[in-house]
Amino acid sequence: QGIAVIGLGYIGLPTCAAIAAHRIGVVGVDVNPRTVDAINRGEAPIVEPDLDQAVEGAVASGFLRASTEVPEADVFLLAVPTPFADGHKPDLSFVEAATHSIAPRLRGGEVVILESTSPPGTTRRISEWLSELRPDLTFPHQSDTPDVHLAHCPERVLPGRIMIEIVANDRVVGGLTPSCAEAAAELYRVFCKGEIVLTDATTAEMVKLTENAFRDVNIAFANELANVCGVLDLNVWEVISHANRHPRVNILSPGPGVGGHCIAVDPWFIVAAAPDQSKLIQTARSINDDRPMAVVQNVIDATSGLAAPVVACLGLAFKADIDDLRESPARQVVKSLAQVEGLQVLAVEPHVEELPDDLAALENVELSSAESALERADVVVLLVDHTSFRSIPASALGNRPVIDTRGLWR
Ligand code: SAJ
Repeated sequence: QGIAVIGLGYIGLPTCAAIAAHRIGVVGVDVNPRTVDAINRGEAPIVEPDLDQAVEGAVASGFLRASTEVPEADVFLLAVPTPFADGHKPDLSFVEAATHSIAPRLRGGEVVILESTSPPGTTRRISEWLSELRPDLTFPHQSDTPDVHLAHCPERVLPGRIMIEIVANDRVVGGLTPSCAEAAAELYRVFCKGEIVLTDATTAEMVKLTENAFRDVNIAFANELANVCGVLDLNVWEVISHANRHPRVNILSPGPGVGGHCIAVDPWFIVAAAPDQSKLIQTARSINDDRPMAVVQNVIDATSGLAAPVVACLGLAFKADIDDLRESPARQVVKSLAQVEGLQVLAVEPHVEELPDDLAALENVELSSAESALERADVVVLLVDHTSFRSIPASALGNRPVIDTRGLWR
């Protein structure tokens, strides 16, 4: 029957393409009919290097098709969002909806794999939900020899390098029983060149959260150093670069905050699971969340004395060389600056053709080319270290105040 992937976003669609490339039939399922139609035309509805080509080839070969309906399948792979709700509590509604959508298709003998980053215990909850929906079948929390196998294999690909990392990275496969892990690993052996490591489901859930919390805490350390060096009037980039010459020191880069849909979200799942034991993780979150407003304050200080300051903001994406503006600290900085009376923002983002709606609605924000913004601005703020900004010569920056939040021009 083949494989059904539920959720055709940044993880589901590349996974479909990677499986189809091995001439295995995949049906990608999404609730959005426009996503489904685009894929069936051979187009990738999201921007990611090499994804377009992979989807076009997979559809043309007949091994990938998309649908809004869940088909019968041997393997169901769930790749739906797991955001947080109010109070930073995990929101499992998409996982629950995906579970409901596959339940009627089960006949016994299938493998269900959760790839979405999830709080500890989620895979087991899926097993419980399924057993309520399908009392005629047995599931792994009920039996060591269940009718349906269930495992968690967290995605760990880096946006911008997804098509490379989806094949190259090691994978952690956590089963609700050892045979569940083994059954799920079979799928990854088809398209992964990295090692497949087997464990239990809750460990796999915690492994994924640990990876992103580790990165968040390390970025917070760099951001805290930037705050400290600001007070001491030291160049944080120089401090970090010299410290990193120590053989056991490897500090990350400070920036205007942590964006994206993972690193700023996943640590909260650990906090929700063990609030009293996760003080460092919570502090890191607040250090990183406070960064955009610190940048805004620096800009306001730099414009003091100017009646109608014009500020060039270079970059809107959540990180370098991508077009993804969602959950971006740069966008947050622009939005807050636009609240300052009399201040005009020239937003430069070479990877988009128009401003997102919330910024387009603001009268004092306009999308500008880098050249024009540098001609007109009183203050220049670099928010994203896009490669194209690297070559801006010092002469184009001139003598006006420059706030380089990424250390690109250090
Ligand atoms: N950032 C800094 N300083 C740094 C590194 C990053 O300020 O030194 C900022 C970036 O500018 C960005 C944010 O952090 O705003 C996150 O960027 P990122 O490149 O660290 O990570 P993501 O969100 O693109 O992808 C992460 C990856 N996780 C890890 O590296 C541990 C990826 O492997 C995961 O698959 C992904 O989260 C996910 O989906 O969970």
